[in-house]
Order: sequence, then C-alpha cells, then structure tokens
Amino acid sequence: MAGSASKITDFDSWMFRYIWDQIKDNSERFDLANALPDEPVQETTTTATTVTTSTTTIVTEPVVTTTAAVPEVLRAKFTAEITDIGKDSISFKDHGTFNFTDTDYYGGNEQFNLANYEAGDVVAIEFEYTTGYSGTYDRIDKIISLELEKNISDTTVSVTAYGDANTDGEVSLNDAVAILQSVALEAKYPLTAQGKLNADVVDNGTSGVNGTDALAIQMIDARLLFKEDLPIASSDMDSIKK
Ligand SMILES: [Ca+2]
Ligand SMILES: [Ca+2]
Repeated sequence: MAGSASKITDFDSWMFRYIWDQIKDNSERFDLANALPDEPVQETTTTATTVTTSTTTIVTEPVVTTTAAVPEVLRAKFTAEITDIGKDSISFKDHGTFNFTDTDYYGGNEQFNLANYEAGDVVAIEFEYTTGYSGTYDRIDKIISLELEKNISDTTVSVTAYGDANTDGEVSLNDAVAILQSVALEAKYPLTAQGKLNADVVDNGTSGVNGTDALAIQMIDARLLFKEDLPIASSDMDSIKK
C-alpha cells in the first residue's frame, strides 16, 4: 500500500502523479502557486538557532564595554576658589567641575555640606570621587575635610544687631549661650558669618568672638549694660563692673 513501504515503489510514483493531476484539474479550488511544501522544518530550526547564537554574541559586546568602564574611586586635595555651584555640581578654579548627586557625601556634617558654600568662597578641601560613572562629571562621594579659607560674604555682611549672635532678631541670654557654645565647641555649635559679626560686641573688630562678648550680653540681661552701649571697649566694661 502506498506510503507504507520503506522504499518508494512504482505504485507510489503512480499515486503521486494521479493525485497531482487531480489537484490540477481542480486548480480553482487549490492555491497551486503555494502548493509546494515550506522549507523542511529541520532547516528552519537550524536557521533560527544560528540567529539566536549571533544575537547572543552581539549582546556580549556591550557587557565587555561596561567592564572596561568600571568606576574608579580617587582622592583629591587642594585649596581653591569655588567659581560656580549649582544644586548638583560644583566648579573649582583650576580643578574642574564635580557632581554631587545626593546628601550622603557630607555624612550629616553641615561644615561639609556644599550647599552652605557659594561662588567666590575659597575652600581647602579633600574628598573622594568616582570617575567613569554615568554623570557629566566625576562625582564627589565623600568629603574628607573642608575648611572655609575665605568667605566671599565677609566683605558684604554687616552687623544687623550688636549682640544678636544667633541672629533671631533679639539680644538675650540665648545669644550669650550661643557665643559660649561656639567658643567651647565650634565644630558642633558654629555661629553663622552674620552671627559672628553681631557677636563681637567687646573690642569690636580687634578681639574676635570670645567669652568677654558673652559676658557683655549677660550684663545687658542684668541691666548693667544696655544694647545702645554696644559695641563697647573692654576698659569701659571693666569700669562698670567695679
Ligand atoms: Ca539673639
Ligand atoms: Ca569681642
């Protein structure tokens, strides 16, 4: 019987021709142009496998590129003027521009918070930064040290109220406390540039801010002195104390 033998027989050939003739006679019923079988299924599978293989190869290439651009952590230390500062980038004169994209870099230490600085300030800074990350510039990851060498604001700030060290608009014992705290532990209790200017009430401009300034404010609270007496020379204060 046709199809059941392991070899193609004359009967098979005859059967095939017969069927083909029948189909041609009914050509209107069949799409003969597309009657031939598709590519053998096995070949199609082989082609698909090849495509898959080559796709895998293409995917591998960017991985290699990424590996070559592994970020590198470096350290920088210099004293320079801040020439420009935005919400996520800072430029130093002769030292380029860096990104800082989060708040972790200053570890909660406000002295290291770049947002507290402005263009024109001169800072001595040491920090770790990452190269080869996806941002525009190298990124500052951690401030090691940061000191303000020259505050651009110093030349523009003027006294708002002598004795108002905490700049709340009042002259009170709180100002004396703010002064004493900053004298004892400036890193933790710093006065603002404005506060420092207001706080130097005794021997203004020559003595800096110290315990004597706090004492003068305590004397105001005790009505031994008056706000209008400020600033005052230490010699005048001594005569009042006697
Ligand atoms: Ca005050
Ligand atoms: Ca003083």
